[in-house]
Amino acid sequence: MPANLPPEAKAKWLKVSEAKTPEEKLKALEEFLSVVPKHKGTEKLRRQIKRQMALLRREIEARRQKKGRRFSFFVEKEGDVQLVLLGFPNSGKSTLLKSLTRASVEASPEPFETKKPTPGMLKWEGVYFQLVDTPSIMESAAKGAGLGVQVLSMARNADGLILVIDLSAGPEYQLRTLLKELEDFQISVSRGKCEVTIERRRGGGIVVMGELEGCSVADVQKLLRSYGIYNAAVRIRGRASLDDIESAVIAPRIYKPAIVVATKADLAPHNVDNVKRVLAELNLGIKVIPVDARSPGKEVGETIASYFFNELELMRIYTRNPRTGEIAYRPLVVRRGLRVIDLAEKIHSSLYENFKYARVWSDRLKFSPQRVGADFVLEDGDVVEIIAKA
Ligand SMILES: Nc1nc2c(ncn2[C@@H]2O[C@H](COP(=O)(O)OP(=O)(O)O)[C@@H](O)[C@H]2O)c(=O)[nH]1
Ligand SMILES: [Mg+2]
Repeated sequence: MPANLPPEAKAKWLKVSEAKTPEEKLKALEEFLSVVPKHKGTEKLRRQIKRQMALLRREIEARRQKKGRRFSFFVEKEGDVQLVLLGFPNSGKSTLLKSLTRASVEASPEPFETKKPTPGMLKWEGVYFQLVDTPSIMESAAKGAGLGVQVLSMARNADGLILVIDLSAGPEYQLRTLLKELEDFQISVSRGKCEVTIERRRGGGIVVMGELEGCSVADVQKLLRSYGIYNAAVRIRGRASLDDIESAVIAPRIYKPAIVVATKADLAPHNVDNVKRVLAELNLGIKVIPVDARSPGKEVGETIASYFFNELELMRIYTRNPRTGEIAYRPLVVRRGLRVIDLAEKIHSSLYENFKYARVWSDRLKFSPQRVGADFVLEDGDVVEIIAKA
């Protein structure tokens, strides 16, 4: 049921969406909540807001505690995809990072050895995956146990998650705990009934891509405008009701694709089935890879990379220089469904503004190269040359 908020509340919402720091956001949410009327239609909304406020309080608190420590918890994204390793102490995160990326990290039998996040790079078919080792987490991480909040915040900023589960030490408990902590931190590892993402844009009005349920595009536009959103691309996977759209504005569900790497398979191989049983019971279609983290073999890195490449719906586009005919050695890694004009915009705003046409080289085309217009949809492996107006 849509919340049907009074204009006063929606005006306050604008303040929330403009807030820059967690402190500002918390204050704005408090003010927003105080003007949301209490009735059946706003119950869900009020619950979502309160949950968001609780998370912000924890984040603010965690940051306060962290002050004075020497290390930073922010790992600059490098490469095309950032994957964060999450797991219990001694589960083999550092060992895995080292063997998959040859990064120099310390693996050690001491629990909680890794005190700051450490990155390493895994290269696969032209795509660079940045793997990040993190301090271990455990039960109550989302409530602030250990460095839980900092680590989960990193998970929220990552593109995907690698759940590292030690098969020799109660793997079912580890898995259930990691999943619960993620859920408590409002990170979901499963796709919901529908997924709505609202991407603010500079112009172009409100465009809806995907299927609506029980409402029209005009309803969505009206709803978003009432929240002060005038230009946006609304992407829907599955079917979304007006209520789902409103939830996406107010409390976006964060979905992160995840994989389970089950370590110490050399010690307790049969426990893999228990891990799979837990996932099946929770209805999670997450892939499980049993490994000896000390020597996982090349195919493990390949499996992880191709899994996320597909889950994140990525593709590789190679640009060709129209003057020299030179094809870029490194592809641009972008979301599937990208049009030629979107690519132009990504490369440079002047290329977007002066776009004339493009040429595409690909085996899938009858004639290659083929001259194409702005709306041509690109596919993995395409070589593209963009011609601008002189
Ligand atoms: N036998 C075996 N030992 C492992 C495996 N993975 C990690 N270890 C050992 O387990 C200990 C903890 O590993 P570490 O990578 O430091 O765990 P972290 O705390 O998750 O970073 C180290 O002594 C590793 O050598 C594995 O797959 N098999
Ligand atoms: Mg470690």
